[in-house]
Amino acid sequence: MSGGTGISKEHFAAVSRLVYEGPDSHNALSFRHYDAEHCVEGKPMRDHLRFAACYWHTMRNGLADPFGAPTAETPWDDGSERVDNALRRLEAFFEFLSKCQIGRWCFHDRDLAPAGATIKESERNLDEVVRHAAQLQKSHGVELLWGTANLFSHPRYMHGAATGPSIDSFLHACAQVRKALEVTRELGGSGYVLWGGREGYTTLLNTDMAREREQLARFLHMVADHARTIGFTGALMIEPKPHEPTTHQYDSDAEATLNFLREFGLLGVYSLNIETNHATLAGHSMEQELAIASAANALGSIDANMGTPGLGWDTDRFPTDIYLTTQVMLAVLDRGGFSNGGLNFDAKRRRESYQAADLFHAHAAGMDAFALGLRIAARIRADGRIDSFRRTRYDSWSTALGKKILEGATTLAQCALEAQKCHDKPPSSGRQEMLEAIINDLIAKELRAR
Ligand code: XUL
Ligand code: CO
Repeated sequence: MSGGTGISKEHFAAVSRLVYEGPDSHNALSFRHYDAEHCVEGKPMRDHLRFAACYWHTMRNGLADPFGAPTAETPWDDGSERVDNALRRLEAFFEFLSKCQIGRWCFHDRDLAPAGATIKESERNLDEVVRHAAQLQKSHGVELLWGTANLFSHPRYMHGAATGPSIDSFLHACAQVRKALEVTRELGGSGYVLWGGREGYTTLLNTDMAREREQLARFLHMVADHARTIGFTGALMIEPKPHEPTTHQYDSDAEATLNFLREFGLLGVYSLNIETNHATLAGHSMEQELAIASAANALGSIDANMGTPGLGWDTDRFPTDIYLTTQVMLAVLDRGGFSNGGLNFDAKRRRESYQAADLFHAHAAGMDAFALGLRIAARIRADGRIDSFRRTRYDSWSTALGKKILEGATTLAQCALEAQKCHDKPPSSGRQEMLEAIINDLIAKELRAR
């Protein structure tokens, strides 16, 4: 392995590259459904799914929980906050990506490189690690899906970053995002994400919400302006989440975020990075969040994970639920696929899955579940029953009157007159159970065909 550490070491020597072995394979470190080259709807699976691994969970999450110490085995990491350790960690990560057939990655600035005593020193550290990342991207044929800045871990952000009551946190956030955006551009990132982990409130007793929302909007405008200035052409995205660690985040779900963007003239400038566990924490299904984002032409990318029903926090489990991955891929195919986005496994192993091999098991499980979801979604689309039912349900709107109403060419009084001509036809049935059975039928057919 080439690179800045001068060390050429295999960090996952016990694992060889995972390959597609087909549905009958009992080799847990292989793919049963993800066949990168296999074409679905005329496009290789790899290009449909655009898998990415995230640096924060994969390399920086020791698997501690609020009651217990870290358990993850990370022999490549000496635990220090030194740049040489950061470089070695990066080499282990790229080896992992290659062996797992994952072509993209995502990072926060502070996951990658240690913070220094000053902003300049932090930037120097980041530059050194990013130089190495650029080489590794090239030698491993890996691309950056998106970068971001960690505006939530440092104590200076305890009251918020852009939304903090002190201008200092706002200014620090500007410094961090300016740099993170620039290195994302240097690494050819196809997107940049803002997750406002502390951009919300803990108690309204000490919070001026109107002011904080305006601060956030100003910040987002400046970020977008800077992206334009430096020639960053990727997607700028906001990642909604309702709460945790705050009581309430200002970008609490897709609808609230779209409303915020619209209110402050940012619609069309930012799109959304939708995460499953954030959707469910908000009390919504992932399907709904994706539908809302798609309807506003604002579906940018997806953080692929899932929650634990009954546990009211962000458990970030690997997405292994085939019904969920089918719904996600149906939404992605229906909107014509990803452009700048992809499926980023913002997911962590359970604390008990602590061995290095579990990184591979976990990602392979998620990749196979999504590959199966893609195959099923394509089958649902080819079958056409669901789509045709949904379309014909609105048939009465295809009439001349329906068109006139939608074009804004009618008044309420005219519509009231038209109502007298309706002969109270019985409404059509929603047939929800029939539709759900069709989905099950098609899942069963796909599983039989595998
Ligand atoms: C937090 C979360 C973040 C963002 C990036 O819940 O999802 O990791 O994806 O800051
Ligand atoms: Co996320």
